Amino acid sequence: MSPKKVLTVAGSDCSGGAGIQADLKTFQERDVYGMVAVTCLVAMVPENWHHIVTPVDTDMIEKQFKAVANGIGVEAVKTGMLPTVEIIKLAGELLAAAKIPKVVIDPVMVCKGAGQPLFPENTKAMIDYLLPLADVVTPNTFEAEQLAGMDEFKSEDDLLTAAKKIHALGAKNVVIKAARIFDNKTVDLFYDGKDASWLRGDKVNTTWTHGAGCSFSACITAELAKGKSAAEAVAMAREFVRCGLEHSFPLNQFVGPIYHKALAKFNPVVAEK
Ligand code: PXL
Repeated sequence: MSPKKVLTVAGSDCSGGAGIQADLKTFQERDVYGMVAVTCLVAMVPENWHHIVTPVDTDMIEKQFKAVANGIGVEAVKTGMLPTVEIIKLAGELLAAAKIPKVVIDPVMVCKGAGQPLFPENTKAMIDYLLPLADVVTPNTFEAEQLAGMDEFKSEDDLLTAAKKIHALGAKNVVIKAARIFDNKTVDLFYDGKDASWLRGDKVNTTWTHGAGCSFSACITAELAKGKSAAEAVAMAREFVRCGLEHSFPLNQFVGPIYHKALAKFNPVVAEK
């Protein structure tokens, strides 16, 4: 039996921990066949790890996307870093035309360690072109604040208000990765338009978290492609990333990725599900 096929429309991270590299490693671990449409190339300055982002020509993004989506066909697609309004619009138009069964939108607005929001002007374009297509959208708290047009979250009530607003913008399922606002706990919110579930766990005590968000949305994409429900896909993605964080490791003084093989290696029973 051949594996399910999936596509990531995202940026390349030369350090190998985030972006398409994280997505492909996650796809491999979750036993789906991964393909890419690269939207930008990211390099870092060796001395201070500032990020340098070069967008890929829109014509070439379109050609990659059509080769995979039209020329091959996929069960699910995710988007990651989309560096310009023009590229977000293009991704939205390509996704709408391709009618891929499952669409996961990871509204990447910051890289951990990069400090500043990457492309603040892009929020409106994500709302206009991407959220209406999303089966699942996976903002962190900062991204959820921007998408919902809200001030910094202070409480779980704020998170629920934001999830409802983002759902009203067209995303069928909303997961807010809320780890940032609670010290020792991770509390993610899953909202499907009817019910809200608070997904609680202990926070993994590590600074090496690079690629956690990309891998989370990639795992959801893989599970949806294999026929899991959005809630089941999110539960697996939480476990995949939690285990990856428990075994994360430094690459240098600035950056350390999650270990993508961790779940299969250290918890094979869960990995098999
Ligand atoms: O983690 C966000 C992210 C997404 N995509 C690419 C990145 C980063 C952060 O470094 O480089 C390509």
